[in-house]
Amino acid sequence: MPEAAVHLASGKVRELYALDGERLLLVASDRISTFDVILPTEIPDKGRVLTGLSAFWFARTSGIVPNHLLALRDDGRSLECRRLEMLPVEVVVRGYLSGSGWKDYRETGSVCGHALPPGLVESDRLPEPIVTPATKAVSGHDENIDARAAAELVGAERWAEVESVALALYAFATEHAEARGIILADTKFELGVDQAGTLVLGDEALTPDSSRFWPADGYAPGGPQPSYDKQYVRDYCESLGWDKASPGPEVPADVVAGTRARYVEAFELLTGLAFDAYLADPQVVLG
Ligand code: Q0Z
Repeated sequence: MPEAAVHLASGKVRELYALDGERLLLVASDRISTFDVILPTEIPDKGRVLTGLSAFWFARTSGIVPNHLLALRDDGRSLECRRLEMLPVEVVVRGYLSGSGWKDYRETGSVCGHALPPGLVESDRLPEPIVTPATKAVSGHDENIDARAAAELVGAERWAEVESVALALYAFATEHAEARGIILADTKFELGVDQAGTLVLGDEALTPDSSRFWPADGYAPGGPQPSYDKQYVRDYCESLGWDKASPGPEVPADVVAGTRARYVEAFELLTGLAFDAYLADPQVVLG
């Protein structure tokens, strides 16, 4: 770890350090969580896949919205970032009905104030993508809110800008992904504001940890879809009859290898680059 880096925060699978007054270091580990529990077994290079994908998207979306990326380190798992004033709202864009969106729709017919047509089934494509804000609740779980509540948290004008940027990012990424056989069902953005008051995309972007990626091949609405990356791990954990309480089970080598292969496959499909080329020189994703 860099000499002067001061540890600021731990996420489930990432660490955040301060480099100086203006710069942060985001380090992605190889830890994996499933059913909200971190497993004792790591997936080799998972942090590199996620970091490489984030950097890939940051490099290609800076014309939509500026982002916090300053440098991708040669370890392939660390991003030097501009320190922002983060907005107190998570910005989820959904093009498909899944997760808490499906749950809210089933219970109320709406998601975050968006009234949806009747008769939709789980994993259905929505008539158009929707922005569904959430706040970090004390439980650690996000709590969905509507646009009016989001506008109260960040200001109406800023919220309008956030919605428009989030929809543009989703449209760009979903078109890119679907052309490569991957459905981007939904994705979570975290945005902040820089010293000049400019809206800036922060955190990680459009990775399998912040998004639902589904293989387009075999997409079948009417139930949950297999996750592009975590399905082997989930299926293995389910097969044990694990009660989903911490600690989670150790995962055997074949499940680790299969899971790593799926992360690497997602990286290669989305970036069009060999993952080995990324390992040899991470800067290739910025091209
Ligand atoms: C991101 C998080 C992680 C724990 C704060 N550019 C930024 N400026 C200010 N704050 C953040 C960022 Cl990215 C920021 N998090 C999330 C990441 C570990 C928490 F790696 N928290």
